[in-house]
Amino acid sequence: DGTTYLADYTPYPFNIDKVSLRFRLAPHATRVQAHIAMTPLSPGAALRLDGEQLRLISAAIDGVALTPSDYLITPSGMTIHPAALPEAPFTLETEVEIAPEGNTALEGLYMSNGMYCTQCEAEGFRKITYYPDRPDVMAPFSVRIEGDLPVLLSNGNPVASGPGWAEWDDPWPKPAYLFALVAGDLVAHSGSFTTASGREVALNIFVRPGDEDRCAFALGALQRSMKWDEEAYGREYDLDIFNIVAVDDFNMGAMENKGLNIFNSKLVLASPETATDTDYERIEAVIAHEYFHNWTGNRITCRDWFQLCLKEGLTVFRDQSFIADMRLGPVKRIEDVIALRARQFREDQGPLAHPPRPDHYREINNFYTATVYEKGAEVVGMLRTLVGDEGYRKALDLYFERHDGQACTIEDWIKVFEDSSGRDLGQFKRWYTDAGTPRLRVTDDYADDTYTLTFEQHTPPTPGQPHKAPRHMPIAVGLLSPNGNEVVPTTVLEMTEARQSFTFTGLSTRPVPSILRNFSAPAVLERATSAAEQAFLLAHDTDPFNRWEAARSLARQTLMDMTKGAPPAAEYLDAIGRLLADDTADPAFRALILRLPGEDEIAQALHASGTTPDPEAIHAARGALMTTLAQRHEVALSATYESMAVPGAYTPDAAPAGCRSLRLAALALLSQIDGARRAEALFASADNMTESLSALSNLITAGKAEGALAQFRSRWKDVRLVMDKWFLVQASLCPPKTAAERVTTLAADPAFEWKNPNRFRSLLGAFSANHAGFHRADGAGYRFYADWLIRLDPLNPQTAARMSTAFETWPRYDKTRQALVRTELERIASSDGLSRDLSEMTARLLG
Ligand code: DPP
Ligand code: ZN
Repeated sequence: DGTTYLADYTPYPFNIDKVSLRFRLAPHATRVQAHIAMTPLSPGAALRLDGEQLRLISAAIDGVALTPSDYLITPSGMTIHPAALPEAPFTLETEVEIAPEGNTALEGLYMSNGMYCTQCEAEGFRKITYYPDRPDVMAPFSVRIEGDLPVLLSNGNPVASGPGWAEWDDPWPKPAYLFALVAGDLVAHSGSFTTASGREVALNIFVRPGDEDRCAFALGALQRSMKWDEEAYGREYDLDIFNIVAVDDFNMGAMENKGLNIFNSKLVLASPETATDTDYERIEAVIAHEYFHNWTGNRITCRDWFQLCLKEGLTVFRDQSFIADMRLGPVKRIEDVIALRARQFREDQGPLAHPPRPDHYREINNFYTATVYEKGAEVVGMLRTLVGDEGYRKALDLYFERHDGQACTIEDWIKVFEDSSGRDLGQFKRWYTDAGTPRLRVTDDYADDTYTLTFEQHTPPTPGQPHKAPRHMPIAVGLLSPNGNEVVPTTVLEMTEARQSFTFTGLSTRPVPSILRNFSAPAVLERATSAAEQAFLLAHDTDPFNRWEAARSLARQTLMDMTKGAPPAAEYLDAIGRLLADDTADPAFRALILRLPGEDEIAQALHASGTTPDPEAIHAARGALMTTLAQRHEVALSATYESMAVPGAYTPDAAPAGCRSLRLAALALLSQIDGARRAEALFASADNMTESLSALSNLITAGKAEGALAQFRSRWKDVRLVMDKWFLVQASLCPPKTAAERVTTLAADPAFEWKNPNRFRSLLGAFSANHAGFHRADGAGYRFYADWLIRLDPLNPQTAARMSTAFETWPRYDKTRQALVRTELERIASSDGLSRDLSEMTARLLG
């Protein structure tokens, strides 16, 4: 049925010694000539090459044309019969014709605003030429591009160029998924970097004319990343030039092609007027992520796509560590855990749950998931916790030394940690092979100066994995005395059994435990605690993550109770009051505490506790709690709002961004009770997008945004990335009761360029985040969403399939909603010509 299995892996029977490509660009008929020098490794093997949507013009071996009886062509590739192949090294020459202009899937070679660009990961190179399109086939590439465009780019170092042509050479053997080509009318924002060993690297950020004044931040982020990777991992850059190109039409965030990263323009372009603090932070993280791939991904790549988390989990872990060093470490950790729970825990609890290293797939593009990326990063973090910082550096040094130039597996990765630390990580490996989020039940006992913590772990069943063995889990714990002093500092307990106790002796009073400090393992902690104890931890814990976690649990529990008619918990309201008065806590940290859990998180928690979530009740409870907080703490919030105003010109640095974040968290609460008076004033006066967009958001929530929306639109109608925001805030924040009608109107707006993935996500993705709107009881939200997936799928299956994950939470809800979602999923599944991408997703979603 087209399923690929990990267990079926076999090495490719040819070595590719060298690839030379020549492109003659034309929108409807680009010609690609390939010279592939290869050595047979297994006599008698047929030569199987991947190839899709290619028109073969000619094929020859060692200069002798092949005849049609020498090969077989199918929609997925070309097979040359063994009889037509020499036994000694030979060169295969092919020429194909492709049509980048008609390529709406944005995979392979395509056009975006008159510019040619490529996206080859995972399996896009096969839409460019016949080739063994698999990551374990690595070769040096040289490329000649001919086309009447001022900028012609490919991987590696520039060799020569003239009017209408350019030649590039990449000396580092690479898999085809790292190939890239860009051709267009582009301008560069340039800089340079001197490596630790004194080599000068030219850096360029290529954008469309007019965008060059929004590149400075990305260039700085690149330079900081290059420096950090030398210091933290001892990794230097290895070419003379590093190019980044921004494109408007892109399915993902960005792509780490060797020496030629291609980025979604949303993750490059930034100015204070057009980008928010969150955008800036995200740009820095993604620039770093793609740059870090040069070593973790490119120099050492994956043997097959099942090993995707080998490069992605590690590289996310690296970009998270980088941002933690550039900004406030604990704040970054909290942000990462919020995102992990919102996306990965959610995925793990539904029909799409899969292990960080899956063992089968139909369409690999469907596995670029929060589990592979973010949980993959958590697993690397646990390894570091287990072997310590020094042990981690030792392991990574060994990884680079042992595997440079290779295509590796998770087994290779674990072996490096075992060999460098002398530890057995056999049980730990389950984190890679098992799906699901472990539940960690904790009970405690105190007697005779001895305190005992007992943990029980249990991982609920996931598709295809009904029973789970216990995992090796690092549980970081600290103990506080009742007067708030820390009596046992952070200690890492290693749990390996299903049930295990740990004792602490010499304690004269019963301590208060602080468990899973810094979120040392991606588990759900289940412990019966009182609101008073949470408030105590919020006030006294020395671990910033667990201080925040205490506030979060209090807020979550309060909201859950409120959906069942209870009043807000006094402990929570009081704790927030104390926090607002606490000037010693960092503003960014206080902002995180002030922001309530989102509606989807509340639904997730209700479901986990055995209650069917009611989206309207959740929306009402969250609004009511915001109003209560605002009424109760109006004076303090108002003072915070005033005192956190940042004087002077905008900079995206962590400190002013933290002040803005706290100020805007206060504004969101105050807007509940001040008739959005402050938001109106801020919208009129803001000189930066962070404040402007936040003000606009509050006006939408308050139902007073019509004028502001019109103004915003007329100011930004020509700036695509800002118009995305105009769609996004409306779709995500408009009143749920009429959201389906609102997004229907927005979808009919001429500015809704739905073939552009960013714009599509700004409306549809944002609407699915409007929890009560999307889950409206009459199913109008589901219907609207499914209509658009059906419409997008024939053009861009990758993005359509990715966005179908909005439906992954359906088993949480009541029977009526479940039936409505099923109807829509079945309607999608039975659409004519459904892509392999979306058909795999609907099949998995339906279970
Ligand atoms: N490999 C890319 C990234 O995650 C995604 N295509 O950086
Ligand atoms: Zn990546």
